Amino acid sequence: MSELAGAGNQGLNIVAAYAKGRDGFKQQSARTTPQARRLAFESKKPTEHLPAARVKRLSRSAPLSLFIEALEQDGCVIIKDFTDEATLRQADEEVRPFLGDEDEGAVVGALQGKTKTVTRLIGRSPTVREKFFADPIYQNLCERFLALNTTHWYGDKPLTTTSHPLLSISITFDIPPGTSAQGLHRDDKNHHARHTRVKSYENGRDMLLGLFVPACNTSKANGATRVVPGSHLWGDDMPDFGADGSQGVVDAEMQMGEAFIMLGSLYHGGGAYDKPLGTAKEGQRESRTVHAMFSCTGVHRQEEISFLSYPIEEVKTYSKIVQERLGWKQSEPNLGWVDLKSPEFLLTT
Ligand SMILES: O=C(O)CCC(=O)C(=O)O
Ligand SMILES: [Fe+2]
Repeated sequence: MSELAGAGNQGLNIVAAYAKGRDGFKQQSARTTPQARRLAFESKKPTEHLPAARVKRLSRSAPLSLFIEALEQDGCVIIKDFTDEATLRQADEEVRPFLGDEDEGAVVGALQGKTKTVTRLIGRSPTVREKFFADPIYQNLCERFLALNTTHWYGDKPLTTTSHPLLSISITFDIPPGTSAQGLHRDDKNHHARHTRVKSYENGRDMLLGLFVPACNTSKANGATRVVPGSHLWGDDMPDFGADGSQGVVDAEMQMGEAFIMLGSLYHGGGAYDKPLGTAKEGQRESRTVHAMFSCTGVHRQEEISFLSYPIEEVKTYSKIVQERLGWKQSEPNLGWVDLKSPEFLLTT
């Protein structure tokens, strides 16, 4: 983030990152120059593999500080009791009708044509929207990692404003048998994010935070997402996953009811669905289905244009946190207004 903030500015940038820890909110500053951005491209230091060979699992009742610690250390964390089977069934009923029967899926980004998808998930599934995306743990973590709190000057008068996160994309990934593994990648590639290699996490480093809610048990055999804990601290040089491509790579296997949260800079990719057809227990689906949502910083462009995807009459029925995350509240001090007014007034008429 700090590199991006410095990109269009010849002078010294003071990027204030929003930091909420055990002791409440505090402000931290990072100084970046255009040179720091160039260093991100030129970094040739070897990739360092951290020992974390698994993804930490925490219960909902754990303090938020433990989730923050896990994301800072590993770049990812699993919530053990995120939801329950009845809620997943409800979401499934809402999403499944949109999972087309067509053989060819999208070829875009890391998608290679086999994976079936459901876009516009926020509008299509009230359960995904209000039970998963609006989940307070996920939203508090979005606020902690993505909110920007910056002091700027009007002459000699300082003004500190906060820009809150936005939904970037909401999508279901449904992997049928025979799908091969995705190349390990960072999702913040979409925003051309640049990363300097660091030993420990720096506030304001990420501009995306993802939530993955599996609709079925996921395992190595059915293509559980492959993740590389600690890789959020790496630079932009070619990643080294060892001779067989699996060094440092962990299968984020989950039971139904669990959910996975990761920073946008973490290397990951959908796994291969190797299990032969016909091996699923009766009544169980023969595909691996995961609902994924990503939030971005409030000053970045969303991946899915929410204003064209979700009609205003529908948005009026959404909860306040979802309306705000779709961009129906301006980013302070003044981004995203209508007639110079924060747009939520349009939702009350
Ligand atoms: O399906 C998955 O597990 C991850 C998909 C993914 O990372 C992507 O399409 O960018
Ligand atoms: Fe991805």
